[in-house]
Amino acid sequence: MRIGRAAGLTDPGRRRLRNEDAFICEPPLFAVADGMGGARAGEIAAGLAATALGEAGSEAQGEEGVVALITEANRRIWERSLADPQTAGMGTTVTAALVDADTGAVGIGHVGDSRAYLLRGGRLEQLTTDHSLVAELVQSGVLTPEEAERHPQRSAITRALGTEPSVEVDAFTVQAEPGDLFLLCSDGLPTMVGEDEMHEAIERAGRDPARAADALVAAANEHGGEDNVTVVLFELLAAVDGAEAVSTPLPAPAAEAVDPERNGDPDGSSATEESSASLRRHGAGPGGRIAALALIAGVLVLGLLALYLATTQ
Ligand SMILES: [Mn+2]
Repeated sequence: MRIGRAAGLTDPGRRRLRNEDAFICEPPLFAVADGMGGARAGEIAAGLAATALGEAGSEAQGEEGVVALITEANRRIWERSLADPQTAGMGTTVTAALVDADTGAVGIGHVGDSRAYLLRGGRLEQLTTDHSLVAELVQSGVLTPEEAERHPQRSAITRALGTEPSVEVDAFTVQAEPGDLFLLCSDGLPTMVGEDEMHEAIERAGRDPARAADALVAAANEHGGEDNVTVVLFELLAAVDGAEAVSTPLPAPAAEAVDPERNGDPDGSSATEESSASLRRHGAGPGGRIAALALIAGVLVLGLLALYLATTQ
């Protein structure tokens, strides 16, 4: 598996003067934070969360990695709020995804009411459960989901990052499939735009993360834009494992020979179809093209690394 296109976008909306949301779109890490607190405290809290997550480097892995990152962000916001009375009580939501491209495991952690969704096949599914008053009332059967959407207290959250010395992070792992599109968003999106309309906007954008981000933010603003709105989208694709396979001839007879043995094994046959489809896609181009692209990418990475080292010294 590999991470394909990714995009993030934040917008103050139509009613708020400031934008207290923040996001990270730095593959393999993606996150959305929605700050709260008086003066500029919400902005500071969300910014601290994004910075703390962004500094993680590549050591963090999987679900535990996400929890460690969020826990560290909590510590920083809490300590800052103790040191700076103007920011006392500030906090932020956070929803973060850390992708392990090798295994296709997507670790997701969250605190508050920023959400993660997954578009797989033809279905958009909400992955996270809000830590909010209305979500708890829906869970206990007091409110219907429809009532919760219009509830005046719908933005009251029951868990936040940075408001206490420690925080309980909800975390889980999604085993990604090729073609999966993940969406992280602040509550400014789902409070303005229904799930069906979100899904339609992404489809109309051809599932292109950058175009979908524009369309989702535009939809939130068309519906009133009552809150800051932030979206991060990223796709997961099948690994370009054709590198070795491309240099060898297309094993079409082998695929046929496999069929009788695997009769009645849908997994086996679909895997065969998938790999031969992948071979067809890349088979026409010489293996040299992929090698050249890899070389260019390698040179770019080295250049960026040199630049980074030069600027940090
Ligand atoms: Mn919000």
